[in-house]
Amino acid sequence: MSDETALPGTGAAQGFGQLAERAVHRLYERSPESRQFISSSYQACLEDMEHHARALAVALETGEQRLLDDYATWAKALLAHRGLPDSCLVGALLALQETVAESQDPAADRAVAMLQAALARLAEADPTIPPSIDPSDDLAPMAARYLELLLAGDRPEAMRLVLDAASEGIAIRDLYDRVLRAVQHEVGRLWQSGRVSVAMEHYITGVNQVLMARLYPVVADRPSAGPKFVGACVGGERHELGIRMVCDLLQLEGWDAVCLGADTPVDAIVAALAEHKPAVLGLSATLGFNVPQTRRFIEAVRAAAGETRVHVIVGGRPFDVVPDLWRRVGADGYAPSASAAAEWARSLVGGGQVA
Ligand code: B12
Repeated sequence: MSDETALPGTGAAQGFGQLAERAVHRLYERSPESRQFISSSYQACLEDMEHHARALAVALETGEQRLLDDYATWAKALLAHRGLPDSCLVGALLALQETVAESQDPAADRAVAMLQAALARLAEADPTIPPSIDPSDDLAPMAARYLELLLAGDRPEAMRLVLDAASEGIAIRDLYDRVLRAVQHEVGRLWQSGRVSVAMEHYITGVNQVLMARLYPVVADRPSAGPKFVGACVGGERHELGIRMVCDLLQLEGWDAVCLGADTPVDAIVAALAEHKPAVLGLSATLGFNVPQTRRFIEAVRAAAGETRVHVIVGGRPFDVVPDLWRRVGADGYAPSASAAAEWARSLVGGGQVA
């Protein structure tokens, strides 16, 4: 087991994989009947427990209770919509807590306290997931129609709707943030509530990517004599639409934006910085699991840059959940959306901070 998977402060030998395995055994010993609720197979149960242990490790490493609370609340909603009782998640987290408490790890007390706090929070958490298309938004009817067409499998009509809106003058910024993004988030909600399949989620994401590519000529048409921006998802992060939108909107603002896309190894980012010498690097992480990775990437980038200053901005779901998290990973800024990122970048240039 690599150091990356070890619970921080737990000593080299104990990784979360081993911890999870012991927690699953404890759970099974205590209540063999729980197997039927937890999952149909030992392997799936172990995988779930590994996720719980990993979420704990992230909370410990970042010192951020809210990341663990968010994970537990998300898991509660996921299970609730699959008809599984709360006791299933609570039982698993208690087994993990007991396993951690028995370990000789110096961080054990802190980990137990974090799990206790998450369990308390979980008891109150509402598993309802609010809709992602805001009905008060002027573009909500269009987003809802677009989604409806996609769910019906009518890709040509769905694409026509958005492309017509673009040619009628609705700004790409608004189509991105208020239609495509809203629809992506809504699809995530429908998947989490068991109402659409993984296949449908993939299909809709694919159509959105094709649409972005169809809109790209408008983006690429803009002269890009401005400062350079390099955007990437950190290693292991496959959610790439967010950083692509950020890069596109910056390009529209006159920046010269280079998008490296999903799951970019740190060495590739360092090499891209040497090649492009950007004023700003944007790093995206959607999964809470990738927050420690983001911090490591920023450290590596800063170490490689030496005296040369590169501004680092971050974004993605965990940074929305914990609004001051960007400081903890060593970034210079954060933005909750592509248009907010463009605004942040504009203020950087306007403030004369970028040559
Ligand atoms: C599509 C999708 C996928 C696709 C991604 C395909 C692709 N090519 O990108 C695939 C199938 C790969 C995928 C896989 C997984 N997914 Co997924 N996925 C989604 C979904 C439905 C949409 C994501 C998306 O496209 N959003 C649209 C973009 C435009 O919005 P955005 O990411 O919020 O980005 C905006 C801002 O955050 C900000 N921003 C983002 N990055 C940056 C960077 C900078 C520098 C700045 C300034 C701003 C910024 O600006 C962006 C534009 O406005 C979400 C639902 C959701 N609520 O996000 C789930 C979701 C993120 N996925 C989830 C999960 C669990 C997974 C998996 C673990 C599932 C599994 N069991 O395999 C894997 C993990 C894969 C991995 N290692 O990354 C969960 C995460 C839950 C959690 N608590 O973290 C979600 C929330 C679904 C859910 N409701 O449960 N997924």
